[in-house]
Amino acid sequence: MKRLNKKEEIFLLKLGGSFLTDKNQPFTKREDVIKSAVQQVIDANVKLILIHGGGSFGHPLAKKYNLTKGADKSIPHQNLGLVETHQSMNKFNSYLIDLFLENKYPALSIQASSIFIKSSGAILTHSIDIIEAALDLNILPILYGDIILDKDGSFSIISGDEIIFELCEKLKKYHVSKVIFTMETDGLFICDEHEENKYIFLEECCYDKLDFLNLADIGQKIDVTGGIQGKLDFIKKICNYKIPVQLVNGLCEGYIYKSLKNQELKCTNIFIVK
Ligand code: IP8
Repeated sequence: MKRLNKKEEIFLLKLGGSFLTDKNQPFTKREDVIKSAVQQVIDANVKLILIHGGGSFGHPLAKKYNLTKGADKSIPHQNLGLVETHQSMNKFNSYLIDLFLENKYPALSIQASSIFIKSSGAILTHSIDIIEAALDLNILPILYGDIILDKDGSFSIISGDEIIFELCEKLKKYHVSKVIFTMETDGLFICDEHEENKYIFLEECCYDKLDFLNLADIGQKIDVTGGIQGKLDFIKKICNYKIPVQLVNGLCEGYIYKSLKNQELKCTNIFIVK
């Protein structure tokens, strides 16, 4: 009888740039927050791919050079701004990688700009195999929001959320059992129907109800990749692959660890009905 190869389960963990950095002050890390997040990942010691956002290392530069709209000859030095944005993210990523290595935890930086390319608006993936080969070796792959080049002579930004969606779609050997988005709030808030400017915390929501949420946007930071509404659009796409999503406050002590260990915590759970 033919044996079915069961795929190994992994988590995808996004560390949001808005809580890792001070998004209003360019190039400012929240070092204690980052160190705690890294330690929690190490302590949990589970199979995962880590993806981090840009925060103040990516968004202000991307905004300055209008990178999300693609190549525009009227913007002075835009190509330089493009590679500066990549390099800034690269430096931020190196800081995280170094923290893992200082703790003798094998983590490998994988650049989205080297494994993804766009063509006619769609993202083509060159090599998911590299990520899976790292996982096979028990090496933690770390990706981050980056620039993405376009075969049609342009470019744009690929957010961490977009990378997560691509991974959910394209991983072959591994099955994603949960996507965790860490942020600097407890999760999703909806507007109170009866009282203006009052928000209600959403503990759980079935993915097929996401379209009907009257979402409250409580953040006001520079975000070139869509803010909370953009995140929700990716969450919907991820859930279409029957993958549950958890939105977790990364600033609450031990929450990243608890989420990786499937322990109870205050967060927003987006669940799937099988
Ligand atoms: O913080 C954006 O990634 P995100 C990356 O996940 C850049 O949206 C370069 C702005």
